[in-house]
Amino acid sequence: MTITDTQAAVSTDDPFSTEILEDPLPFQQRLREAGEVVRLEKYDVHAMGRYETVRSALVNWQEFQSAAGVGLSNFTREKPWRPPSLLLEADPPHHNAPREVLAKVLSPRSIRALEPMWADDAERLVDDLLGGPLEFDAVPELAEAFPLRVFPDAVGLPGSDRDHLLPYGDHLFNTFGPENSLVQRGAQRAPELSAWVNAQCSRESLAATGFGADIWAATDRGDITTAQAPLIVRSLLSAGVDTTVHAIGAVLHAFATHPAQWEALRSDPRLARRAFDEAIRLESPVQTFFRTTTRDVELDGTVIPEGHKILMFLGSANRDPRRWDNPDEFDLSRDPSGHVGFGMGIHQCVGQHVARLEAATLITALARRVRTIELSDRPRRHLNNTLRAWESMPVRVTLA
Ligand code: OVM
Repeated sequence: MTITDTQAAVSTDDPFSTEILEDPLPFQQRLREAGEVVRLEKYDVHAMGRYETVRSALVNWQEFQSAAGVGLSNFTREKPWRPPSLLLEADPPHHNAPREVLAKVLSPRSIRALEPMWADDAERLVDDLLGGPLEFDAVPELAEAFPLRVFPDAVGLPGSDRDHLLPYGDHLFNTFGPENSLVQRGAQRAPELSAWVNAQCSRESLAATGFGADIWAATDRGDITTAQAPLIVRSLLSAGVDTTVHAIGAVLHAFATHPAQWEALRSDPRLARRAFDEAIRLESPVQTFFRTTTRDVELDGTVIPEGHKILMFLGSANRDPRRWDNPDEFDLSRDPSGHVGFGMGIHQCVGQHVARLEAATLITALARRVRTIELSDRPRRHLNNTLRAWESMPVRVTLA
């Protein structure tokens, strides 16, 4: 490796400040323009915002590891707040067995039987909602309501308390950032929520059928150990709710602000899946993840020393004009595949087929009954150190 003395550009911006979380786009443009890799002075980490750079880092697990944590905290120096995920916070070889088991449980083939059930659930949710006032908040009524209705059942969660899932996930995604006021506020309920989530992961507490039971069945075959199973179930409960809620929020917002695209979807409902991926490209519900260098890595003349944190801006890569034409447009005529909103490489979202099915069944049910959807008031952001989310999205619809 040729080590040159070129220095990375330096940024004094705080990407986790309220101001940038409210609207990260101007910062992300500065980041892409500043170079392939930029040093964030405030956190003493490197950052990347261009599509090709982010993509290359995502697929390079050998030099950019996850096992030291995918947040700002470096697990080799700081104790993680919960036992590390066997998927998100692991690399080969430890990553392999849990990933293979979960990939099979959540594969397109395994989840096919859910489609007619979820289509019915979506239709009922939409019918009930449209039986009421035609002005409502799309966040609680649709984006939250649908995943919370179908996903915990698919996992096999017993009973009530499902409303614990959202604040748990919200806190978890905050903890990937610095210990700012978002983390401090979430920390108050974290022990209670964490204990509840962990209690759902045992074999006894899960239904006899579902993703949870399927994960436990892999212990009977010896594919994973009985110590691994509950942590893999925990990954489902950690990564499976907030992400899909905010992704559905993103696609609803995109349609509410792009009436011609809603028209296009209504005349060809097969576009539902593409719309979901295009909304994920545009909004990137998971905005960022960190990696940690396993050795000195040279990038564009900058040496990132071993053991350093690199912040990858998925949201910025997904709007990089070097990769996308009119990146800020929600456009169903483009091919959004290749976006890094689900990551890329060995850690790419293992639940993406489930997420797509949830979104597609809901969008399809809406397209059947809703002629127009528009914002009836200003939507409000929900701030999170990692997630791009809506707190509230007042909409007005007319019926087909
Ligand atoms: C996990 C996990 C948690 C949060 C996110 C995620 C986006 C995975 O516990 O495995 O992937």
